[in-house]
This record gives sequence, C-alpha cells and structure tokens, in this order.
Amino acid sequence: MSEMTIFLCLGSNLGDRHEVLAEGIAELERSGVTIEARSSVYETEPVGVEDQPWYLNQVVRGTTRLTPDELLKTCKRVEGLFGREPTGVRFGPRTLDIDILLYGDRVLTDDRLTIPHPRMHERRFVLVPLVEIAPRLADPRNGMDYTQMLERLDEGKKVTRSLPKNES
Ligand code: PH2
Ligand code: MG
Ligand code: MG
Repeated sequence: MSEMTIFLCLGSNLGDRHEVLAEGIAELERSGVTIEARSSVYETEPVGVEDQPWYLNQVVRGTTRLTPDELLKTCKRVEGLFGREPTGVRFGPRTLDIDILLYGDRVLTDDRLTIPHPRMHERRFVLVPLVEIAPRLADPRNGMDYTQMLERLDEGKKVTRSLPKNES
C-alpha cells in the first residue's frame, strides 16, 4: 500500500473531552497513522439526538499505509480503548468517535464503510474544522471545495472554538 493522505474527524461528548481527543490522536500515531495537521478543537451543538451533552470535535490530516479497511479497524480499536461500547443509540453520546472523512480522493462504498463520509458535507461540526486546515480541498464526488459547501449551509447548529481550561 502506498502512502495515502487521509482526513479524520474526532468527537467526544463524555469524560474529559479535551484529554480524550489528545489521547485519541496520540494512539492513532502509535497505530500506523502519521498526523500532519490538526484543526483547533471546537465545541459543537449535538446533531441528530439533541438531548445529549455538547461535543468537542477536531479534524486531523494524516498519512498512512493502512488500507481503508485497516484504517476503519484501527479507528474502532482506538474508540474501544476509551471505553466506547456499542450502545445501540445511533448518533448518541460517546467518549470517543473517530470517523473517516477522506482517504486520498477515493470514492468507495461497501456494507461497512462509505468514503467520503456520507454526511460530512452537511455537518458544520465537520466542515468548520476541515476548512480551517484544508480551505481549498475539493470533494472527490463533485469537485466542489469544502469552503464553498460550508458557505452554502444555513447557520444551523453552533460551532465555536474551545481551548482547554489551562490554556484559556
Ligand atoms: N456525532 C454524532 C451525532 N451527532 N453532533 C456533534 N455536534 N458532533 C458529533 O461528532 C456528532 C454529533 C454521531 O457520530
Ligand atoms: Mg460520528
Ligand atoms: Mg463513528
């Protein structure tokens, strides 16, 4: 497998959320993903199930030789280290969620994995951090850049920068 550029979105709405994101990224780096850029951390209003704590979200760019399948398994394993159990609540609370947004410019769908992430272009909690680190990146499905897609979204759910307590 040659080296691929990937984008991941991390989310946490349980526990010490800043710590969880930082530790999650460190664990990815020990698992075959080289992190090359990370967005600011954003505090974001929950989407989907609204009656749950607000999230912290962060997008990272990395490189990896893992295949899409191996990368998915790695993300699940790292989520598991933070005590994430499948609660059966889709879009419900979680200590750590790691979603694959992009894998080079691959477009693929199978029963376990769809890349690009099928809902990324409609989620401000993904696009705001993504555009911060990759303003000119274009969606491999339609060639539109994510900055444009973000501009087309309604205000909708709140997304604001969040600093860890000791840095604010
Ligand atoms: N993740 C979900 C459901 N809703 N809302 C926000 N703001 N951030 C998330 O990461 C998120 C969500 C399912 O994975
Ligand atoms: Mg998710
Ligand atoms: Mg997920």
